[in-house]
Parts: sequence; C-alpha cells; structure tokens
Amino acid sequence: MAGESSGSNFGDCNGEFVGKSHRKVGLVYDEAMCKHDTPDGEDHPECPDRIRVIWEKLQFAGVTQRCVVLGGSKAEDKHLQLVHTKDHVNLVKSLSTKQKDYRRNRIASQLNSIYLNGGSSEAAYLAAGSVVEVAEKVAEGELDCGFAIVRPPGHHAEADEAMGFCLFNNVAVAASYLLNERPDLGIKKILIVDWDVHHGNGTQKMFWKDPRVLFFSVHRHESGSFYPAGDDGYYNMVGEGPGEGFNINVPWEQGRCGDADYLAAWDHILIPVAKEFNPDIVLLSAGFDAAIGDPLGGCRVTPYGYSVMLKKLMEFSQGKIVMALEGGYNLDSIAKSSLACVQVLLEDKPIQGSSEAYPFETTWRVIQAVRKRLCAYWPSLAEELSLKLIDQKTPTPIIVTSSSDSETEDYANEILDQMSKLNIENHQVDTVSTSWRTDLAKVDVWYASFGSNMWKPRFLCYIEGGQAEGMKKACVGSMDKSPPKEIMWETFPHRLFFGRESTVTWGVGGVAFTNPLTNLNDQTHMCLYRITLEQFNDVLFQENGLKVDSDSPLFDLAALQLVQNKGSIPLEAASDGWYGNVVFLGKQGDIPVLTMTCTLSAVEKFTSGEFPLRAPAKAYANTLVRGLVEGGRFSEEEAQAYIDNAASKPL
Ligand code: Q9C
Ligand code: ZN
Repeated sequence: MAGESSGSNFGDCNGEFVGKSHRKVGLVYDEAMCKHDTPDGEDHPECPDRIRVIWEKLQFAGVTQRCVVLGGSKAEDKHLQLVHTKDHVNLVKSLSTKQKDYRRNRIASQLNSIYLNGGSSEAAYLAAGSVVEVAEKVAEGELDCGFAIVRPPGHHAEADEAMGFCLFNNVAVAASYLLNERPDLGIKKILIVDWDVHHGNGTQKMFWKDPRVLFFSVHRHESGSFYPAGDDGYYNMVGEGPGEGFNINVPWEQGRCGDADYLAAWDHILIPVAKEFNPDIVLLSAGFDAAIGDPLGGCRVTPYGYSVMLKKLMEFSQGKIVMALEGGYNLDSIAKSSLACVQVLLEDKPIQGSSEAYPFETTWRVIQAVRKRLCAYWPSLAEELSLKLIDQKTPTPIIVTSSSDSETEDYANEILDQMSKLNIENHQVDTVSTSWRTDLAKVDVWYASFGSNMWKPRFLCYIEGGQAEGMKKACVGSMDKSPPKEIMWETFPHRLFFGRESTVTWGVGGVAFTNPLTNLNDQTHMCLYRITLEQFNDVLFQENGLKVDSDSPLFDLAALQLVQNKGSIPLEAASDGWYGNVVFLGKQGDIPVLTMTCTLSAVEKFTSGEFPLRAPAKAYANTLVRGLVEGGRFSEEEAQAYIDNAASKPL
C-alpha cells in the first residue's frame, strides 16, 4: 500500500532490505505492439525487439513476478481526441484497413521520420491505451506506480501530426484523460517529466497554455540543430497565457552529457520546482536514448543515473508515478536502464552504483540560464548558484561536432575519452605539487558527529590538538587550527550502536558507530560542525589512526561530489581504520552534511558477531552525555537513557 513505503523496508544490517516490497508496481507489456515494424523489413532503430528485450530482462531478473502484470488495452477514440484532432485519429485508425503497403508508404513519406505497416494502427492504439490504463490505476490507488513498456513512442506526436517515430502522444493522452475525464480521481495537477534525449515537442504543445500540467523536458538542443530541430526546445519556451511558467526546457548545448549533468538539472531545477508545484501524480516520458551506448543520443546516462533520477521523483505525490517508454535504441542499454528503474519502483534494495564526477561547464551555463528565465514563476530558482558549486565542472575540449546519429561522433567520443583521462592525470600532477590542502581549504562541509565529538572540547582536540577530560591520549589536531565556523544539532534516521573491545583514547569498551543505511525507526542525535574539507580530512585521518601530513587527502572534491550521488563511500586509503566510510546526510543550505562511520562490510561483521558489540566505557559515555546535555538535546538522565538504549539493542 502507498502508506507503507520505504522506511519499513530498511533495517537489515547487511545492506539489503528485509522481506518483500510492499509497493504495488504495475507493468504493461503486450506482444501485439511488436507488430508495428518497417513495411519491407529494413532495419530501423525503433524496432520491435526494443520492448521484447526490456520484458525479457525484467523476467530474467525475476522482477515481473513481483509486479502486477497487465496486458495492453486499446485507447478509445474519444480519449485520443482529447489531445489529437479527429483527422489524425482517423488517419491512424485507417492504416489497418489499407490493403497495400504502398498506400501506407505514401502517407509515411509525407511525415517526418515515420514508417508504417499493417500492425502500426493496433500498436499505436495499444501504446496510448496502455499508458492510460496504468495512469488510471495509479490515480485510483489500485497501483502505487507503474511502467508501460510501449511502442511506438509518443512524445513527438502533435495534435495533427505523427513524427519522430511517434503516432499518438501516449503520455499526453493519459494526462488529459485524468484531468478531463476523471475528475472523480482528484488529479488536478500533473507533472510530466521527459528525460528522452529528444525534446518532447508534442507534449509541450498540447499543454502549452495549461497550468494543470507542468511539462519538464531535458534534451540535446545544440542551438536548435538536434532533432526535432528548431527553437521549440529552447529554455525561453515557458508556456503562454495561464500556462506561462508551466513549461520548462533544459536544452543541452553539447552531447556526452551523463549522470552528473542530469542530476545537476534535477537538483537545481526540476526538484525545487516540483516541490513548489506539488503534483498529484507524475508521468514520466521515459525514453532511454540518453543512455550510454545509445546510437542516436550520444549521451552517457548510466542505469544508476536513471535510478537516482527516478528515486528523486518518487518523493512527490506519495510516489504515484507512471513511466512510459519513449525512445532508446541500444537494446542492451534500454534493458539495463529499465531494470534499474523497476527496481527503484519496487523499492527493494538500496540504489547501487557510481557516477562520473562533474557536470560540464556548458551544463552549468544552461542550468543558470533556465533558473534565471523561470525564477519569476518559481521562487526557489531565484538564488544564484554558488561559485563553489559551478566551479566543480568538467571542461569541454574544443571539438567539431555537428549532428548526432553518426559513427564519426563515436570516434570523436573515443578521442575525447582519452583526452579527458589525460586531463585528469595532468591535473593531479599539478595539485600534488601545490598541496591538496589549498584546494580543500576553500570548501566548507558540515561534519556531523554522533560519538564523543558531540562534546565540543573533545572535538576541538581534533582541530586544535590536545587532550580533553577522560581521554587517555592527546591528539595532534588539524593543520588548520581555526575553530568551526558554526555549530548546530540535528537528528537523522540512522541506528546508533557501540562496538569493538577497546580504544587507545578511551580504554576498554565500545565506541559509537551508526549504521550507514537510513532506518526511519531510529533517530540519532548529531552535533554538526561547519569546518573546511581540509579539516574534515584531518578528522578522518585522526579517527582512523593515520598521520595528518599525508601527500593526498582521504576525501577529495571528487569524493564529495560522488558521495552526494551515492549516499556513502568507503575510503580505500582508510580501509584498515574504523571510520573509513563517509556518509552523506543531506544539505544545510548549499553545504553538504557528512558523517563518518564504519563500512557496510564492518556492519555485517558486527551483526554476525565477528566484531563484538560492546557498551561504551564510562569515560566515553560521560563524554557523549556531556555533549548531548550541553547541546540542549536532553537532560542528563535522558541522555544516559539514550546511550544505554543504543548500547543494549542488537543490530
Ligand atoms: N537526420 C524518439 O526518440 N531522427 N524519436 C531523424 C534525421 C529522428 C527520435 C534523424 C529521431 C526520432 C521517440
Ligand atoms: Zn528520443
């Protein structure tokens, strides 16, 4: 049921969810949609195998059994006519009655990037009807969310025109159906997100003046040279009349965009706007042609990237989201990406993977331009992005690229790959000689402490050096001895526990760890210190028994970017230490909140008993109590009870 979401599914200690998913996920697949094919058997990227490979991948991975599987259903003409003209609907319908291919070929030849055969009409009706079917069930609450694995795709289809491999605009039909035909379902505001690599020109036009639909499309644009060419996909196209501000385009000015670029558009445009819009349901035009390896897209989104983008969208409308397949032409890429997405819909395991470090420079430029153009409608876009943020970028080497679908571009990408590797190596050589400290001193983080560092005099030993009450040994401190710029307290949904036999600093007894996985049933109090990333590294060194005069940081700018995507990252160089796992807890303002704890594999060892759980020594527990009391979190008795409770529960 929709109410029992993520929280109850967390909780095991080995990084896997316990028990079955409680989310009801609908999947539509209908073999009849494979009948739409080229009339004379020539190859085409938009081929029947696209949906077959996706379906087979899901079956092979064993996820279809855990979903509600629906057969396709055909759209009704009156629903198609909510967004299409009668003429257009009749044209598509008539395709099936034409006896000869040459008649259909004549029609197709007058359209832009369309082929037709005897199965096209049925497939088009099924594609649109299937998206309507899933959307209706999700809106009704019969399903929590769903994925319509359909073809032909839809988002290029306009009111009176098929184009770009699309016959009916499947997602637009579903949106219009919910808004206009089913007022009883209470869907008043719909967010349509279009992450297909091409602009969703059809969908944009259909809701151009409609404030009930917020249309967001991110796509390659390249000054209007990328398909569907022209100005429609530009960021100044914001809608009109009552719909002004409800159309958002993020037009990439270059190919090769990947997870970092897409997630930057999510974090700095889509997500803040969606929060303000507060949709009743989300429809996703889920083309996978921005995927790495796609022959038309030339972008590099990974299955991991798609899963993070989807996860972020599931925070809206109580997770009511309907994915509809649009483009995507590398069979392997679309199958893997689809599986990653369905696993997110099922909420059955934490997202795993990693991303390249930074967005392109051109990406930040586009994002800034979009924010500026739209901030009058969406106040959350008004603030300028910090220099610190947009400084984290991948420079684009100069190269001649024009169009998309070419082998020459693949070749160019190979060269670019090699060049960017060279760049990274050169960069590292440069920074080592000038010391990593200079760079990391410019960046602030919130370090969130849940152990003895909650008591400020103890934490200051890691900064200023020295020995606070109860400690058996002095600390050297950070190379930068300036005090924290700010201090505050927060609670986080993590499990606090105590383990290990003894420590050099506190003697016999366990020390504090948190389970790096969220657990909504637990609340851990943490004291947050705003320090530089250089100081954070010095804390990491000292927590892991390493020297602070290292040639390289444990946790650099790339790691800081990565941890925000991945949630937590184990640190290779601290693999023998106890606190070699940096966990991202969210942001305060623009500043990431980080903590350090043990790795997931150490958690497993604590769970299995290979590492002992152990109550803290008296001096250590006292330090925690002092921190919690001085921080105003608890009375002394309450603080002691909080520690005792964390020390007594099994993991
Ligand atoms: N030089 C979808 O992804 N390419 N449609 C035409 C002409 C058409 C893509 C190239 C690409 C259409 C749904
Ligand atoms: Zn596309």
